Amino acid sequence: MTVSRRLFMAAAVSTAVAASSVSIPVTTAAAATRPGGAEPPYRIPIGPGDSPESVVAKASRVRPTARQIAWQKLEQTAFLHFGVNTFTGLEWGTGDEDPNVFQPSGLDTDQWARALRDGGFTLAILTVKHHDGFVLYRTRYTEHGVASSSWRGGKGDVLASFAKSLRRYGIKVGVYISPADENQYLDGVYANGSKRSARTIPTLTPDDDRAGDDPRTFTLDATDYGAHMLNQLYEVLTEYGPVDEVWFDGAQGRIPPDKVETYDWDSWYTLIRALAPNATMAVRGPDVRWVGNEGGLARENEWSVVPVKDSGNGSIDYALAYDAPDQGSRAALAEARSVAQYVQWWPAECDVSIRPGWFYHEDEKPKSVEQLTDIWFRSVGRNSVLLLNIPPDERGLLPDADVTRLREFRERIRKELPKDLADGARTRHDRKAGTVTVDLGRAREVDRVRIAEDIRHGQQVEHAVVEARVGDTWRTVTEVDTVGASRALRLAAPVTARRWRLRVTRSRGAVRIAEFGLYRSQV
Ligand code: FUL
Repeated sequence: MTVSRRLFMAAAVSTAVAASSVSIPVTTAAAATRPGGAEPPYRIPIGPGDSPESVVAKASRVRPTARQIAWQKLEQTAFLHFGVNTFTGLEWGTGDEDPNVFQPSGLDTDQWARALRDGGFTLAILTVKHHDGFVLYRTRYTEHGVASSSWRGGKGDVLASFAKSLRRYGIKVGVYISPADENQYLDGVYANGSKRSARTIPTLTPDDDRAGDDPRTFTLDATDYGAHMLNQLYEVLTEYGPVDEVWFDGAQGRIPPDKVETYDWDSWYTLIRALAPNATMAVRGPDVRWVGNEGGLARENEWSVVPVKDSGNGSIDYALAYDAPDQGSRAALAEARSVAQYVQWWPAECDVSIRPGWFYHEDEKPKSVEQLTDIWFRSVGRNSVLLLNIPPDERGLLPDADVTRLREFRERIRKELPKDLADGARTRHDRKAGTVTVDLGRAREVDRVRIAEDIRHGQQVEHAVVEARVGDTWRTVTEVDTVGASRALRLAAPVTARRWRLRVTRSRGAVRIAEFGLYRSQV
């Protein structure tokens, strides 16, 4: 289902449904915490002084940023884990690898891009640096990278090739840059105890080729390692064209947990916003949160407005445990009041690998279409964005089996949700009753339903019922406790009816329904 088609649906059925059970005091405007105080707020302060009702009222007022809205529309994004681990067979490298182990025999990033485009991916994220610290582009700041390998005589640059191919095929570029860096820990400045102080970025190296160019410079507070990250971010964000996602992982790799490097998140975020204003910062970032597992599975009820706490140097974290089954309901919001500093628009991203490992290992096989389809319904279908990893092999190609699987997966989703039977059907909105009613013209069999709120107006639905007119009565077909940007539902068995209704029975504020789609799957 394309974005433009979904927007068309929005125009067709958009309605404002009155809040049915909660009265929202519209005049209690909480302070916006965006720079400049611009409305609407993507986060609002909360605390123990808030009543359970006032936290809900604040959550209802939270809105996504334009960047978050654009990211949410991507629906399905790809991850590519590629690096020294591809050749050593490890999942977490050691940081002291011989750069010569990196020897892709036939790197073809156009093949990656074609496979991703054919699989329906709109953005892909490359592990430019994983925890081992080996970088896939020609950096000035470490010898642990492609430039030190005999591969292509030290002239190879995977990031350059990746970015060029993706753009050629209309796919957005994302970069994974691991904060944990085993090479810098063993043989560099990671956790060296240096103080945070003002640093000039880029820090020009002796014989720096940029010296005469008068590069744009920044003065930012950082430790030695923080400055190392800033210099690498600067290179990646200024020399490879526009970047749409910067992915920071929370894991430490093999670095002992007592070797603490306090990351300079505030400075890293400032530099990224300045150099790549459209880039979403995930998942140790302010724009997108990790869903809390690596199986690609969202909670049945996934809220995009969640309580968060400050976690140092301008970063945030889950206020409740990251794997808690409930992050945003009334009960969760009430519970979080004593530990959270904000309710924030922080939507979930579901990462998972098509294979058991994140990196390619010869003896592993891709997941079945059935498994991937289930993941799709439990991620994209649950108000989240799917981030599916497809690891290139030692040749530097996506394996044939995975390429075929991606195509089959896309075909399968098309068959799950083929033609929207409600498209062009007579639709009636009753704002007072909180309903959208669709007349299909004749009785039709339906076994898949897709609903969406227009998230520009926040996430409001707390309970909604899908009903079919059977004889003289409306019969409940399915019900949900959240909707958000995308809720796709599989019915236990097909239901035949001419008239269908979506009824919002409980909400936090005025609801705008952007989509009420009805489908008969062909699987
Ligand atoms: C994890 C990392 O430790 C894995 O190696 C992988 O990159 C995954 C996406 O994130 O935390």
